[in-house]
Amino acid sequence: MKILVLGGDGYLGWPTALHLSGQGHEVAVADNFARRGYDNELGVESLVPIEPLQTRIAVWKELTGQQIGCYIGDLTDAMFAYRIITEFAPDAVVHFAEQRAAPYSMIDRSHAVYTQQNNVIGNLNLLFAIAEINPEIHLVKLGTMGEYGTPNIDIEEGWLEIEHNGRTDKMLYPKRPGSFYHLSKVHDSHNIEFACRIWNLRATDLNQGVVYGQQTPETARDERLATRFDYDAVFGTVLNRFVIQAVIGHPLTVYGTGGQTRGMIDIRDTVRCIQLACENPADRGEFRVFNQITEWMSVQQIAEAIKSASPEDVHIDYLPNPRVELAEHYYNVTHTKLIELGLQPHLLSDTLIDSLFEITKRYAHRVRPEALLPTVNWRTPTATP
Ligand code: NAD
Ligand code: USQ
Repeated sequence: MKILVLGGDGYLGWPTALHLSGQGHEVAVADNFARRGYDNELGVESLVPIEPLQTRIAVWKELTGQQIGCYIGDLTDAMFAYRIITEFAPDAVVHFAEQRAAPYSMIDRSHAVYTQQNNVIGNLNLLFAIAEINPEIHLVKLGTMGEYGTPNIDIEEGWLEIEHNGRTDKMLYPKRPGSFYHLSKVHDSHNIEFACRIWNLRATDLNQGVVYGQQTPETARDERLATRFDYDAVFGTVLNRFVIQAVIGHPLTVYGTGGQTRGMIDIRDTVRCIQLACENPADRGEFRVFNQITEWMSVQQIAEAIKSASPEDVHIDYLPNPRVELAEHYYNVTHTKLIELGLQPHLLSDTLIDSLFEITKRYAHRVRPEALLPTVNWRTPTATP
């Protein structure tokens, strides 16, 4: 298949492009390097050094003979969106290209507006480009488990059968997200469902949980193929941050009591899920939703798992929670559709945490410790950190 990976320079987009290419698909990536720009703005860098996109592509060609196409541009520029769909003529488009940090979207007005403009308009441009140029294209869109929030009922895969006053219907599952970033994903999901309904497009919305890990079999082939690994309080995600904190002897930063529970997934399963979604497309007119997680854990359980895996003594700090989220809540998620397609999950208990510690140790000298503590507060917007 011809697969276009939008956001192909990012943490997940790059390993996905390699995985799809390694599986024999013809792949092109597109990116505007916004993510590298946020690093410059925040004064941090990926813990693991990353090569320029063009170098990574050349290394992959050198090792495998496979050429990955490359488009540099911004999805919010409609002409760019139309050009890449026309020129590459993909069968499937995997859309990772959004601002993805909840704290970044909560810094202040301009970061909230930027996040929603970038994400919602980029996605809309893409929907129009697909509808006008080739509505057969399957859109595989990265959503997030955070779209649902933490309701006091079971979370289904995108849709809910409802009975009300004696009548029944199948509705989009109600959403109650916890940041302007997560809200942008809800807006995207609604726009995609609408486009499937009115234009007969085909789409899979992957409501993914928090990703952990840094290597896939493809990125591990050469250090110049490494993907990014973020540790700062804005872009670093919980499990990756805890590993890095454990390695440099910093207390693990549990927000609040650590009773909040989140769906999790290993980066090796992320790339496989994308492959499965692309190779088993949605039908025309179908808005399909998969919950892309393999297990769920409370933040306290994650901290305990990292503490017990660490060869060094690890201290856990309970910080006042800078976010507004439920401290303790019900959490039960249906996530069977990707398993039915063939996903064989890597669980945290049998995962290679040791190798994550190993990679982290190699680059620990690159950590800026002051970037580890949260500065963005949900209740009071602050100036740019
Ligand atoms: P990332 O920031 O590392 O990668 C996103 C890439 O998209 C970056 O390279 C960025 O430069 C590019 N991009 C952003 N806006 C763009 C635009 N307007 N035009 C072109 N390129 C643009 O993020 P990631 O961690 O790889 O996440 C990828 C996707 O997966 C995101 O949509 C995110 O919401 C979703 N997701 C991530 C996680 C996670 O834990 N990392 C979990 C669930 C869902
Ligand atoms: N947390 C801590 N300590 C930390 C960092 C986080 O206790 O040092 C807590 C947060 O309060 C939150 C949970 O850990 O309850 C998860 O936070 P996170 O920063 O790891 O993840 P989140 O902000 O939800 O965002 C990440 C990705 C985002 C993706 C989302 C999936 O950045 O792109 O959409 O995970 S989900 O959480 O399922 O919505």
